[in-house]
Amino acid sequence: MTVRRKKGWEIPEREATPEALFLDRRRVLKALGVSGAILAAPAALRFATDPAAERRGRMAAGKAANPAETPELVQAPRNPRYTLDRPLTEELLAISYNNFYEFGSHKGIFRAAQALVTDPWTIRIDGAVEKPFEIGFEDLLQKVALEERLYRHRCVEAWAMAVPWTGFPLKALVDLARPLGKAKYVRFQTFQNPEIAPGHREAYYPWPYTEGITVAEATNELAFLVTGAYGKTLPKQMGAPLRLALPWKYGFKSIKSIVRVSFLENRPKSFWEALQPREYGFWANVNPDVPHPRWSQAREKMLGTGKMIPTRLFNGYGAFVADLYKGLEGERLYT
Ligand SMILES: Nc1nc2c(c(=O)[nH]1)N[C@H]1C(S)=C(S)[C@@H](COP(=O)(O)O)O[C@H]1N2
Ligand SMILES: [Mo]
Repeated sequence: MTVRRKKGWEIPEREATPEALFLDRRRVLKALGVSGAILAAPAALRFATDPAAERRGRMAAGKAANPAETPELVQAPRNPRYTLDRPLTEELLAISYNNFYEFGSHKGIFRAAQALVTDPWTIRIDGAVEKPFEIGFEDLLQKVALEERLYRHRCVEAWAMAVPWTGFPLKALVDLARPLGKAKYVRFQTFQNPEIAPGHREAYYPWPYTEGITVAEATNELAFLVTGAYGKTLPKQMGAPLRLALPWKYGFKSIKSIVRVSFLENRPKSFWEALQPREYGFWANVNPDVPHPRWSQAREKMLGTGKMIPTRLFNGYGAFVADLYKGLEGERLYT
């Protein structure tokens, strides 16, 4: 993992992650891993959004990390351009309340996801590019500059969090790929291996997990390829070693554990669109005024706070992305 020096303009690390808490969590995780004991959940988990989630979070925390897997620290300068309107989500909660259907259709996939082998990891770039190629994850890291960004995340299930991601702009990968002029869409694909991922043994799902965005969206400054969280290497359950963060879209667009990036002339159909076309579509921009067929999107639960807060159009990122959708007002941006 590349370690980069702090730049002068960097906001001190502790403003994102209070140092004391940070050290404490590491100690807690380590202790849990060593003893395997079920420890009292930290405060954040006690205030989880609903009792079932709390129970799951507590269980996940109780079963927590294998200390051998404790991710190394990644120091990347914080980009001060991306600010939050809410506190960061407690790390222990963010890493133990996850969606990663490859490892199960519940929030406690933390444990199962440890089976994922992330080293070595190769990413294939293909489709409408000058020359298709494969690149190893470590080689890719040598070609980009890592930074930290504080981003909001809004799941279509109406829970939300705020996370310090480490990574690099997706545009850097698009530039490396050298797409042809006819490429209008980018499709991302997650690993597929039924031997390690129990979800892959369920034929009901249209594996592999794929997602798609336009090239214009992919080159928007907000589109971010994530390699770490909370100043550490990305935990497997969060989509190691490489996942997307598209903070203005519902969370399912932020595809995890990417192995293939394809440039296409036609709009691809994603995993969720293939599974439930009446509920999930291509754009999936966060929009409080367009309810999911089965629930309202007007408000969201901030993980760990128990608070319901109003949902914001484009998850509050309209200043960065609204221009992308000029002329598309006729389409339901949700779908
Ligand atoms: N490959 C893959 N990527 C995925 C998912 C998934 O099930 N498989 N779930 C998505 C959903 S619905 C959300 S909300 C986010 C959750 O990310 P987190 O677990 O890191 O919070 O990952 C997204 N990316
Ligand atoms: Mo989600």
